[in-house]
Amino acid sequence: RASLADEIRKQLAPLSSEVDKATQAKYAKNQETIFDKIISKKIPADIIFEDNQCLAFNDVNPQAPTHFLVIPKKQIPRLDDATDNDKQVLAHVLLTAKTLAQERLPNGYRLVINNGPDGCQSVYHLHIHILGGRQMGWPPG
Ligand code: TR5
Repeated sequence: RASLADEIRKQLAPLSSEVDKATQAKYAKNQETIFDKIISKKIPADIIFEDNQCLAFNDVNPQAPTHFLVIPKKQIPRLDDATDNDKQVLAHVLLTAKTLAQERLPNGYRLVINNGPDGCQSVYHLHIHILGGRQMGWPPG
């Protein structure tokens, strides 16, 4: 019994810690986030693609065998903050995510954008999660 409870706790731990991070994260305009430091190379990341508008790197806490992020270099904290002026960059990050996913995950993949506390957003720099390499469930948690 105890071992079953421990096993369940162990499986739920990463989930609740991501939720904890998201509920504690603070949204603010024009703030430098950890992702800006990755863009400016102040801190290292496992970068898989870069161009003048976007950056793609492997997620440090992967939730699937393949889990990477595509982010615009422009500071857009949340999808909520995107405007008509961002149409081009939004299309560019989405098409970049598609190209990288297609190359790596020919059997399919999932894109996720978390927005705000209930959406489980923990880093306030817009990012697309690309997950794959296993069968995804539905609905997502
Ligand atoms: O919860 P949301 O949607 O905001 O996703 C943020 C994601 O950023 C999570 O999946 C984290 O695992 C990921 N993350 C956080 C950091 C980080 C990272 N991915 C790569 N490299 C990272 N560094 C260097 N530092 C982080 N704090």
